[in-house]
Amino acid sequence: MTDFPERVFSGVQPTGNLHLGNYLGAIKKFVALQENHNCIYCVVDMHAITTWLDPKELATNTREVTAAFIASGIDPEKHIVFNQSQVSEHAELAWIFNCVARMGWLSRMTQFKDKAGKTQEKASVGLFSYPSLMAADILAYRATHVPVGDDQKQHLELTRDIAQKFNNDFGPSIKEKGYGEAFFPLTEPLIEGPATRVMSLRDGSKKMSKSDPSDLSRIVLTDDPDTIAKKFRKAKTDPMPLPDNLEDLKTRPEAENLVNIYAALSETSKEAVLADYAGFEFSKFKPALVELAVEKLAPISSEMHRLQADPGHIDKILSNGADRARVIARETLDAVKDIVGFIR
Ligand code: AQP
Repeated sequence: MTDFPERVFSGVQPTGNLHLGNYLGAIKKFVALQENHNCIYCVVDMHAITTWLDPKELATNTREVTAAFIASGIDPEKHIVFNQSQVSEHAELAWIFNCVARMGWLSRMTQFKDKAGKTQEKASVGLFSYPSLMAADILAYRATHVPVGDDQKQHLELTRDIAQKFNNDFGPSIKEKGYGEAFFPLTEPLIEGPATRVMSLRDGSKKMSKSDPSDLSRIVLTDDPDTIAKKFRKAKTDPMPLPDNLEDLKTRPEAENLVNIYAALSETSKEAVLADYAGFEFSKFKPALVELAVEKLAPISSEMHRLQADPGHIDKILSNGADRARVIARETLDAVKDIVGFIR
């Protein structure tokens, strides 16, 4: 198998309401990976229009996600931060992947089924082919590792299927052009830690999500301390005190969710949280969680506000990142065109 240099890629959609799940499941991990990897972090604005989004909101949200990246500790100089639509190679590669991926593969994507619901006929074609574009986002950089939340696991498996089929279908051409056995790596998802699936604060069986109609279901990164306190205070729980073991916690989804959030924010394990809080009533545990969440989130929120007050500066970061991303993506696309047989 061909060896690929390690490279991290991931993206966040600018669809508003950036929440604690996006932060703990993705952005916080992006920050940690910068230590030892070359990282590319993308605001995936082309994914955001697969369902209707007001153009003004899209621009504001794109700057907000960029501000969240930087306020959380992503360094746009050492690594690359940009918005997807500025690098048209993503769309070009997605077309080729649309011709590699099979209808049956995409039809099995649970996210499409959830989002399109009972009105699939009315869903955009983009919503259906979204995973091909996601594969292109990743493979335009031949990224080897992708940190994501648990909900993206299936899309990552599809990315591997597309890479594998491309490598097989074009195998002889890949070899002939001097790229060895495989042109695309089989990307590894990085889905680890206690917060790979942060659940709604109103319903422990549903994931925390930007599109949940209830504001109380999620902590938004720009929430002020009073709002954070109110949302955790109103978070659904059960009447029992916290247990002293993981087995008992497993049967109590809302309690497990709050323990997971506490563990992820304090960078410890659920076991360690239970060791400290076993036997505590929620009336005691929730204030401790609020204090921790405010301590961790308030600096991010105030830095986001500061950055968003200067949209010109954010736009410069994005266009500078796009220039650097485009160089890598263009090189991939030129090779892909040669492999596929397009004359250029
Ligand atoms: N609840 C979550 N727990 C852990 N990780 C999560 N992610 C999303 N929700 C959770 C991760 O955040 C990253 C960015 O997500 P996205 O913006 O690309 O889109 P999404 O998964 O569609 O986000 P939402 O909030 O769930 O939006 P809607 O309501 O539109 O469905 C990804 O790595 C994702 O796994």
